[in-house]
Amino acid sequence: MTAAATLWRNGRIATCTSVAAAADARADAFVTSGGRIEWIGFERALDAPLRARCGATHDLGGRLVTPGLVDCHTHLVFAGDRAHEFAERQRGVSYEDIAKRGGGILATVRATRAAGTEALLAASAPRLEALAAEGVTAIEIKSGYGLTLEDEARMLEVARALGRRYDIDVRTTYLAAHAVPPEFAGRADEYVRTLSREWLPTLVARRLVDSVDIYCDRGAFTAAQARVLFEAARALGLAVRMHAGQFADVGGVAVATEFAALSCDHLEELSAADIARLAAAGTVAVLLPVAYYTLGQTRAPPVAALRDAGVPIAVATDCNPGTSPCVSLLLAINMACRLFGLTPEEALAGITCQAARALALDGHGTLAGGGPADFVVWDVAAPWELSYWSGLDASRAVARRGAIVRGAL
Ligand code: DI6
Ligand code: FE
Repeated sequence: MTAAATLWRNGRIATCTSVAAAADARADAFVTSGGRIEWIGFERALDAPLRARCGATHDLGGRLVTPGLVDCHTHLVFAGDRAHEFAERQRGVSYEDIAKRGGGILATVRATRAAGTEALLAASAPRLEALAAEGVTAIEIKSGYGLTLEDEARMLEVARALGRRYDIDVRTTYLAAHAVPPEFAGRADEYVRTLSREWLPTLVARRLVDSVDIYCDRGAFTAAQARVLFEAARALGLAVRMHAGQFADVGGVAVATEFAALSCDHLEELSAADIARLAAAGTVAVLLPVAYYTLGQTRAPPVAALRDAGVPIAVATDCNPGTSPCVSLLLAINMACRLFGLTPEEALAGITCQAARALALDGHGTLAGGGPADFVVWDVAAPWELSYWSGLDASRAVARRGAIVRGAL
């Protein structure tokens, strides 16, 4: 017996199977069954036997339909906030100076360590809820505010628990190499060896880690330290990614691409040689315009050169308490267009197919036969409206595995 199927018709469907397919409607209907897309195209081409199997039909009312959105870079599990640092920065103190004085990432580490696991989950849940309400169905969440084995484990467990509670696909990233914790002050190399060779295998055995990241920048970790971590990740069969070039080019991208990194993220400071390396490795450039905006940076990533080299470009919120207190992926693409010069279709691809690629989430971020039936029905008609508006609550209904889980048609 073939499974009962559902027909979704009269939509303006941006399949997002490529940047070009994020530009306009490539279909007006699709059929879901068993949580997957069984068929997608123009309804006039739907054959009679499949139509006959469709027990239910939903009219999409001519609205835009996109894949479920994918936020491929977040630090949304943390306790406390850093609004006082925002106030300090408004008085002219720099982000890097605040960090040197023990604020910054280490301030959030203190708050996160002090919070019980339930409190950490309760603090983080509204952030995930906000993203989910906007249409996010898959998300990456990093550790990096625990910086002990057990506190990193707690962060990753909370990330997994959030995914179960809200029925969101969560990919966890181990980012113990985010800052040097007080226990290892002045011993960064020893810290990197410990987190790479002792903590990582333990957390992998506990099935808490999907990929590995390092903050490789001025004032953070070096390219040589990234190599130590990535060797350990490779030995465990784990994919790697890197925060690179936010403030300075310290040679990280050369190491990341040598290890076929899934993504390099930020990239405000990026050389032509490294653009060629990203292209050759197939590494996704993840742009984080909200952090750039929050810090008032002025040198945008070299988007035109990335585009010309054929580097896949994704956009993410970077949701974190220091540089990106933001829970809107649509605001991130608005900024990616206005501050970085992305086209609206690049921006939409950047939070769908390209973001899924950065997470190695095959089939996600696109609407294609065989893929998961995760999609968003929007109260707008054209794909470019998603990056045009800011603050418009345009997501009308969100479907997971072929069933509407938020809103209604
Ligand atoms: N991602 C990060 O990990 C850092 N900046 C960024 O864009 C720092 C986050 C923080 O200040 O807590
Ligand atoms: Fe980040």
